[in-house]
Formats: sequence, structure tokens, C-alpha cells
Amino acid sequence: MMVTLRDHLGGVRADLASLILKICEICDIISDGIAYRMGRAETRNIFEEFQTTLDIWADNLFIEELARTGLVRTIFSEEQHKPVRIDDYGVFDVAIDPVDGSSNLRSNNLVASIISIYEKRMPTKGRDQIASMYILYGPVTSMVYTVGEGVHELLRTKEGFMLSRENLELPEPGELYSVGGLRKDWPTKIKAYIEKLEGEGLKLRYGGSLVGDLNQILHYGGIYAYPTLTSSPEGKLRLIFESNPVAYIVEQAGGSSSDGEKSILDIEPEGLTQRTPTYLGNKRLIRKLEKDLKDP
Ligand code: AFP
Repeated sequence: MMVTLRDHLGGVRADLASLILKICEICDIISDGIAYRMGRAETRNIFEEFQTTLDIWADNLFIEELARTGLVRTIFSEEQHKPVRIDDYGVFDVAIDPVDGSSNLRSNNLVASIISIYEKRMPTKGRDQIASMYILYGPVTSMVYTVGEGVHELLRTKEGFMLSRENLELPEPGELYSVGGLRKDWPTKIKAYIEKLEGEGLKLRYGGSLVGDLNQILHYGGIYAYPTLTSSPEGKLRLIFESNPVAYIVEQAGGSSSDGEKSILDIEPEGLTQRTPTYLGNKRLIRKLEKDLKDP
């Protein structure tokens, strides 16, 4: 029997379920709109990167539609220079990366929407998220979410999002590794660690789209890393918009997240543009990495 997203959210508190359903409606529209908006815009985002027309359109759509729900207090968007205050009587703060990986559009590589939901006022630790999700615009548009009780995957069909896998767990022992940044910029300990993984037979899979790469780790096991680099000690990924939401999903799927020393979810954010080295994957692999980085 097919299980709809609405059915699957049956046990979730009503206001949160209704917000998640709304987010999926927005992503449904985005999924259909990508092909018409693949060009570069002349504007830049909060990280001073050039935006695509898709980034701007999807961002406006999220803000307009979330504002209508009456549930959202403030939206923190990777595409906005300041938090967007919506409704002081709202219940949730929401962080969005409307289209992550949009520099991949030119080659029709994967892109995704990433969303974090907080009841506490942001910015606060990733541990305070009450839900996080990503919508991956792949061969099939899929949605992976957690409300703190496991990780579930739904696939977009003509009849809406339908459950495909419940309680996803990172398979052991893990088959893949996916690492960003130039190898020449990886610190010696990271290089040595990756060589050990290669020695163990883990296969390289890297596409340059966080969600696309991470989603493979979720399904095959292994490790995703955008490490500290000699040229950029904090790596590339943005704590609030990228690392926190996926770290919550990975931990809920029985894996671990780390900034090299501790869980990503325990980092106290110092600002919206904060970046962090990001390591996500099977517990054994992350513990080994933390140990290798600590050893003299
Ligand atoms: P864009 O949104 O600018 O394409 O950046 C995407 C991203 O933050 C993340 O999705 C990828 O994992 C990472 O960049 C890829 O970075 P590299 O291009 O350095 O591999």
C-alpha cells in the first residue's frame, strides 16, 4: 500500500507536520521550474557568490509561501543578507538553502533544497533543530527528513510524495568516500586518512553537490568530508545552511557528524556566514578520523 507524506506525518505534532507539507509543496513547484531557470544572475548571495536565476526565484517562492502559513517567525536564507522577519506570533524559525549546488546546473548535475526547522530562536546550536530535511532534484525528486525519530525517504510521484524507505540507517561497513577541496590543500593527516580508506577498498564518489554526495553515503555507507584545507581552515560548507541540517539527518540514521573534534550539532554559531570543516558518515569511520586528527 502506498503511504503518502501526510499519512507518514500522522504522528507528528500538527503545526510541524503542516509546515513540512508546505515545504514539500514549494519543492514540488521548484522541481518543475528548474529547467526554465538555469542561467546566471548578476546578483550575489550572503557569501558573495554569484546567484543563478533559480536561486533567486526559489528563494522568493520559499519566503512568500512560508509567510502565508502563519507558522514561521523568521526565515534565515542563504540567499538573503539579513534574516527575514515574518510573524512574531509564528512558532518556528526556519533556515533554508533554497537551491544548494546551483553552480552544478550548467552540467545538469544534482541540486537540492535544504531546510532546518527550530522552535528555539535562531541562531542556536544544530542540536536544537526539531526537524531537518532535504529535497534532492535527481532522476527522481526525493525527500529525506527527520523529526528526531529516525530518517525517512519519500519519492515524488504524480500523486505526491510517497514513502519509499522508513528508518534509513547507514549501511555497515560503508562502501564510499566523498571528499571536497583540492587534494593538494588537504592537511597531511587528512591525506593519510583518505589513503587508508582507499586501502580498505572504499570507492571514491564525488559530484560537488552536498546533498547528492551525502545521499549516496546514506544509502551505501562510508564518509562524506569537506575538510579543513590549508588554504581555508574552516573548509567550505556553511554551518547553518548546510552542515547542521545534514548532520542531524546523519546522526538520526545511526551515523556521526564531526568538525574534527566534536559533533557538528554542538557548535555554537557565531554568525550566519560561519563555515565549518564537515565530516559525516559511519560512526566507526568518524571516530577513527577524530583519533587520527588528534594523534601527534
Ligand atoms: P554552490 O551552491 O555554490 O554550487 O555550492 C555547493 C556546495 O556548497 C556544496 O553543495 C558542495 O558540496 C560544495 O559546494 C562543493 O564544493 P567544490 O566545488 O569545492 O567541490
